[in-house]
Amino acid sequence: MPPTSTRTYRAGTLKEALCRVRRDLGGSAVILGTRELRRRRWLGLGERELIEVTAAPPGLPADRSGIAVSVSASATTGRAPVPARAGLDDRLGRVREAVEGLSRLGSFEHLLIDVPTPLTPAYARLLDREVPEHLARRLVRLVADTVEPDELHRPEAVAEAMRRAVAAGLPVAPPISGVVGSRRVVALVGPTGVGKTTTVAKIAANAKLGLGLKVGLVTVDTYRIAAIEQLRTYAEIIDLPLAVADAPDRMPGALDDLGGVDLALIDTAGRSPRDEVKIRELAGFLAVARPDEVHLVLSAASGEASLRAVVDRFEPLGFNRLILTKLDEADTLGPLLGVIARAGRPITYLTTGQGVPDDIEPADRDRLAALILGQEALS
Ligand SMILES: Nc1nc2c(ncn2[C@@H]2O[C@H](COP(=O)(O)OP(=O)(O)OP(=O)(O)O)[C@@H](O)[C@H]2O)c(=O)[nH]1
Ligand SMILES: [Mg+2]
Repeated sequence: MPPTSTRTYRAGTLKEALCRVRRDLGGSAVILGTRELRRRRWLGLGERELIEVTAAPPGLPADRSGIAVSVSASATTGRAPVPARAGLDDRLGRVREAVEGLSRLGSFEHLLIDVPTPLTPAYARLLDREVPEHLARRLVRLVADTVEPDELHRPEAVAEAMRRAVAAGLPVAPPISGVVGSRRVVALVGPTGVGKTTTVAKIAANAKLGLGLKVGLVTVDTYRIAAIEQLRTYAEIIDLPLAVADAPDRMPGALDDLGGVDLALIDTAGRSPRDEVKIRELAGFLAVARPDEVHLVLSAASGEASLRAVVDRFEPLGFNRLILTKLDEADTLGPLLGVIARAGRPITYLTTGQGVPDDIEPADRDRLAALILGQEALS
């Protein structure tokens, strides 16, 4: 017999909990609330995070929703589902006050439900785009705080607020520039094959042709003849000086060999995030070059776990900017939100294809937010 009342499901992840809901109550089950719980581990060793989902079978009358469900909904939003009975209303009011009181003391904050019911579809869309769960919860909370209650049911208002919430959390910095007559040194670092050399060529062409700067290229990729040839080809097409530094102590000479440039772009060999020795070796080159900016190049087409590892392992290179490449190849950009938050450094460029010099744009937080949310397409 199908269940006839609301039920709660606890699991390590939201996905797991929702799977159980679907299995028990079917695909049209109504999600009444979700909340995060922390449980002491066995023998008190640390804490474990649990997600609790409260769900009802489709078509369950509103007045049968249990008090626990309604407490959850009211606790975060102050907007409980309209109860059908006055008695229930009173009880809800009392519980709401109690929970709010506790949360003011800070001790029950983690028990509060995170996803107000009208925002459940928006929350599901974030998860669908693979935005990490904890960020998705934070975003819907922000949206709930900024959108008027009667607007929460208007998808356009929610979409607009969501874009603003995402954009507000995206750090961006202006594109690479230079001042005529003083040399600015900028290095690009990152894993193999993410588009460093192609991006150097795009930036160089735009700086020379668009900004009228004198630009020079330095490569420290001496492992592969093909790598030097690749950069040399771009240098010839764009008509730029190119110098090779095959050891850290050659770096100052290589920079000087470029002549009086306004902008020196250093292209580096791709490093595996697992290869600590090579990363340290590259740090040696950069220590001598003393670049004004070090951009970590991340491919949006990589998975979240590997991008996080890249951010952590490239830390010794002291990068202070991010470039996101291959946006055109990524299935979804949601995982980038977690990576950008972890890196905590501003984004300068987005690259959107193989074409040099056109497939690059300065990072714009509204545009990137819209792309991440699927509200805008690359054109
Ligand atoms: N689809 C797409 N391809 C890109 C983009 N940027 C670069 N590529 C391609 O990615 C491949 C590798 O680009 P490279 O610039 O050689 O990458 P790299 O980081 O310099 O590689 P290593 O020097 O070997 O570490 C090339 O085929 C580029 O055309 C982009 O934004 N989108
Ligand atoms: Mg390269």
